Amino acid sequence: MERTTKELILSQLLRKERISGQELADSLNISRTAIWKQIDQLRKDGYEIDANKKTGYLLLDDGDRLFGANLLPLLRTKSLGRNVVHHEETETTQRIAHELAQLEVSEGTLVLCDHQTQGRGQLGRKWLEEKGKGVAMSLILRPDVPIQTAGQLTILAGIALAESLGPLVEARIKWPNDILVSGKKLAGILTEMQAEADRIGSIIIGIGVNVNHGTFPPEISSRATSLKSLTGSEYKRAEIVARFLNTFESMYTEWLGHGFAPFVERFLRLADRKDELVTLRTRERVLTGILRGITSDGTLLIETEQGMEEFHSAELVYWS
Ligand code: BT5
Repeated sequence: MERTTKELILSQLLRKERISGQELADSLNISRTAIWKQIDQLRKDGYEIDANKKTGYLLLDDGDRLFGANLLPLLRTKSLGRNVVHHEETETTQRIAHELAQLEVSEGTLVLCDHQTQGRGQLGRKWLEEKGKGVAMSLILRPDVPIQTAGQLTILAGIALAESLGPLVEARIKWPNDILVSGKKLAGILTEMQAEADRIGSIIIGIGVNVNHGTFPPEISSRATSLKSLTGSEYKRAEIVARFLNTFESMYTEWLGHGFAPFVERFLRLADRKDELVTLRTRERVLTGILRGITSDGTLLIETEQGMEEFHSAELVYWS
């Protein structure tokens, strides 16, 4: 892909060393005035750049962009997130991850974008984003496990996300894929699979986290929350991504070796509305019962008038 002059200047500035206008102009073969115009544009994009007539330009703040260069120093992982594909703006990171998965990129490849314009939820629903405020990421995994266990990764990712945000907020999991704080949605997870016959080709875990949002669109304002609204502080989005990956990697390895059973207790500690009366919607019916927990393969356990029932795919109804 051809990189624009602005991107080329940015990649030089991201080295975080001061560089003179003349050096930049020479390396890109354009005038110093053209460089100045692009610097002005970058500042409008949110980058804080110091300009000194004698010594040149220095990037002071990256505007909280989700470049691999900002994430890598925070990672303690072996493979997850080590290969980052960053987009300034894209419709959905899921689509890009699906395309990359077809190209056989390495396991752990992470797609990040600063602004996702048509984020996807489950069942054709939408995930709404505000430019530069949230995390939208898609992680490509290639586990060699039976196809029916793939759904467990949603719960595993939920535990990792809730635990990794634990020092900041008291996060709960609404089975199977929502992260809530004080009953409002902070993050959502969408797991999609590419399968060949009865083999998993790849699994793409898409995660959206509300980080620095102050307000939300009216259709979700009563049910959504952000880390900023909850704590009063702003967070670097790369830090939130790193927290998740650093927690998730060892869990994923354990899951590959020992399955889901070791995680049931961890889930129960985080489960929202445990032992409370809930409403559940399945494809066939809507029912009420007491949420008792999950089985050793991640299936939901609800105590109804008929006794203990197991639900593999269903949705807890919190909002009308
Ligand atoms: C989800 O679906 O919660 C999964 C969201 C996954 C989003 C990530 S972002 C990176 C990757 N790329 C994508 O395109 N998607 C993934 P679901 O359980 O169906 O919830 C969707 C519902 O949550 C919507 O119908 C709204 O009611 C609500 N919602 C939408 N945006 C929200 C937000 N920012 N915060 C809280 N709730 C939201």
